[in-house]
Amino acid sequence: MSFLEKLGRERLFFDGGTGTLLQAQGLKGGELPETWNLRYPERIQAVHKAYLEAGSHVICTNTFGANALNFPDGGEWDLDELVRAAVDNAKKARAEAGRENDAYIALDLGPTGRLLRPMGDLDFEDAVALFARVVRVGAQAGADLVLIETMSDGYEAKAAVLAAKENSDLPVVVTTVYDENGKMLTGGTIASTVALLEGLRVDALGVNCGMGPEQMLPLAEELVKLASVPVVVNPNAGLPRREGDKTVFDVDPERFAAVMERIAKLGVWGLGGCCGTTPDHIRALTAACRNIPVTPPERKRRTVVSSFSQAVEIGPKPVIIGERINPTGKKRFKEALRGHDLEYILNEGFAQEEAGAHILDVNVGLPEIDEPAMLEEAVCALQSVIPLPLQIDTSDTEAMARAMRRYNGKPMINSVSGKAESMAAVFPLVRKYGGVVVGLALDEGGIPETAEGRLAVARKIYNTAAEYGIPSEDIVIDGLTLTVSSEPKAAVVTLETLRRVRDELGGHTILGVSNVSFGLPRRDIINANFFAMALEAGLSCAIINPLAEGMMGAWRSYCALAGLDNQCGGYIG
Ligand code: HCS
Repeated sequence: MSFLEKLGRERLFFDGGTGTLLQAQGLKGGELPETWNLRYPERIQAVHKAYLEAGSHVICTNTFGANALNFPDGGEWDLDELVRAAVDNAKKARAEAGRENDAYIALDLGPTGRLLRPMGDLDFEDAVALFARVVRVGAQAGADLVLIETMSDGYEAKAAVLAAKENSDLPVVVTTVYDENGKMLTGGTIASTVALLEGLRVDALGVNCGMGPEQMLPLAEELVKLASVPVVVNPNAGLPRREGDKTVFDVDPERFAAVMERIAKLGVWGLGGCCGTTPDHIRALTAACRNIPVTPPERKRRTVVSSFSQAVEIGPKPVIIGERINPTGKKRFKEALRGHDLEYILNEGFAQEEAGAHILDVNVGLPEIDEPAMLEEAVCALQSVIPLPLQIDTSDTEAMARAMRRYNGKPMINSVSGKAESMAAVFPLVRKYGGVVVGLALDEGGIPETAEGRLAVARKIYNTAAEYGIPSEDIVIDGLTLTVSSEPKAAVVTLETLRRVRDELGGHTILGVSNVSFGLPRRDIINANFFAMALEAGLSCAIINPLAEGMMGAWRSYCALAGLDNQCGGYIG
């Protein structure tokens, strides 16, 4: 059976520490462990064999730091040769252990050691290229999966996942490092990381390194609660401690296994170890957990978007999407775009964040500018200073693709329609980069006049998305707000569409609320009232101006009155 056939169904044990074992065998500080793939292949093979004999099913190649930053071209060591040797060593050990049928070789990718922009100076695409090279060589040499591990920055993990998927067909598992509060070095949380990685369609995800099994227990619990893919937990043998010039780990194999047993019973699927763990730890672990039944992960059906540090869940509380980063009808904004005034855009972002928006829509479409370049730039600038998730709003597929690639999280995408051409352009991007996509209830036949017609388009969008492997929870249906002054039934049809998407399709909805009032006086009054009616009809996401007090007042009132605001705390402020 292949790794994927066992994924989430049969318990697989991962191996334990590599670097710390090699140090115990004489690897010196400053010496790169990957050089041992060629210098001492028999020692590396012995490490793999020891883990296989202890019961591991997944052995990781000795390639944690194998990248062109550590092994530059023209240097003493040939990177490709080191990677090939690493995979060969694992293959030989597996053959010698007679485990060709039930043991899998994970091409191990650790962090580059450099921070990506804007925190550091490594360009995102350069990070992708560093990982891509190792993936190409490792996949060709015969690895069975890619294990991206010890990532303390979600953005770097994204670069590695893209590299793995663009350069191989191998399954991808990602484990990241958190502190005891469940925070990553660059600010990510478990919820934001799960959203990001599931959006990128990884096969399993989890946590490794940084701490021991006790400290990981609550994190494992949260991972199982949030993730729809199998969870992997590879702790250290306790918290690292300095003893003279040595790093030591205090958790012995029995204690390690006892806590791992509790972790397995939470529903964690993949179990192994990281720094300080040895074949003895893995032997104790496999003995303790071998007979614990595997609980296949449940699809959580949560609709979530994320930034580098925040996850925003859509429903049950409706979310506010700030609409102000959009040049439509705004002379000053258009001038800013033509003049390449990014500060103007950032200030619009700050103001909406301050006013309470949960997500920011970003639309920079103007016929006379290079929209793909501008959108990518605006998204990169906004995400480097504002922690809110972004809604990438464009009808230009190239602009959408470039912004999605660079986005540091799981974005909201505005939009796809029920037109075949639109779905064929947008769904592959959502499949690849992840996202919650706004599905406009219109198609080649135009905007259906009835709610029934709009529901039919919504169904078509859900069904076509499913063909691309995009789950229904990653779609929100735009019921379409038309102008009530020119079409008396406009609001009624929209409200009926919202109710029926909620009640008949179990879906989420979105509206650009203020469109309802074009051409009318005192638009603020009718907008706020329509907004309250839409919320009562089930509206999940509102694209509004969060600086409009009447709109935010309607939202706060609704949350308080609908029992979504504990003790009216949000309303009182
Ligand atoms: N698998 C690597 C992880 C280091 S954090 C090792 O050396 O054990």
